[in-house]
Amino acid sequence: IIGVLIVIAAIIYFVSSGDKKISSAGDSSAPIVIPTHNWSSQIVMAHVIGGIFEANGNNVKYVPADSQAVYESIRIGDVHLSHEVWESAFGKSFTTALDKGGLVDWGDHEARTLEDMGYPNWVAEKGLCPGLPDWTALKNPACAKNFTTPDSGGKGRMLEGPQSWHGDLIPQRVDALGLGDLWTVKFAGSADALWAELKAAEKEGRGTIIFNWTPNFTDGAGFTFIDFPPYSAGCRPEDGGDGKCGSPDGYLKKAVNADFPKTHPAAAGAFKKMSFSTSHIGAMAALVDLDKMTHEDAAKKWLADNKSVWQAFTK
Ligand code: TMO
Repeated sequence: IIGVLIVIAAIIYFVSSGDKKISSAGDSSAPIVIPTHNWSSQIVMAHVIGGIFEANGNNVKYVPADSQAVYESIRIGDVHLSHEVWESAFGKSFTTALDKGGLVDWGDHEARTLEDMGYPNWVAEKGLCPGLPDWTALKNPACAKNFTTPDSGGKGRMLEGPQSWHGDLIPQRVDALGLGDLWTVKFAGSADALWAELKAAEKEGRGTIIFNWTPNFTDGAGFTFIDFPPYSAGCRPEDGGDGKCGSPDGYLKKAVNADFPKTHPAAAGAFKKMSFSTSHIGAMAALVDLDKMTHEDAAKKWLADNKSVWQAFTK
């Protein structure tokens, strides 16, 4: 009987340890460090990816990080990965770290991106700026005057996102296009301030132009991006150009520290396969910005609702 019990115990031991080996495939038990930034989809996706790693036996740690400096942090190994590298906002910081070494391009999401100034459709429907979305409509003083606010000095106001996203890109563009006499650019302190501005403007019946992006929760809500002169490589002042261009039809990339595939091979392999679509990412943002869930609860719900999507990444 004792012999039989030993054999059973051994079988149980091997089956369960074999299970662990399969799920984490030799990954270090050191936590995978995932950065969080200041827009909803990024924070929800951080917890979605962390949840996938945890489901496969890894440990995870979330660290709030600056969305430009994070690429240097990944390069030197303080952070393991970035899961939302938006081309327009962060392409330059990403490429700089890539060129220095220590950071690896881990592929693109299915979703393409646009990050630019735009307006809710009711602005056009009310006739507040005839000619939009063509940017030349902004040259009309009768348009600009419908976008004034108490802090805009009589000019039309555009509300840019937090300055950490693009620095002076939009004020430079406004001046480069000869719009500086009619328009002024203010910076929102947070993404939430952008959504609050949409509500306030609609209530007050005044025009509003804000910075926004896609994929986002506004994708289904009637928001139009302004057609600026097309982007071309080198057109921005930071790249030596004259600044008379809109934002690119951009990638949404992933990046990892160069050692991550060695310390956490299973997680790195799964992360390489991870690819989210426009509707996946829009839904992650909507759970927070429309449904008012916490980022953590939104991630749990997204994982529960999309098992077949994410389980394919770990096979
Ligand atoms: C980086 N962002 C999505 C806010 O444009």
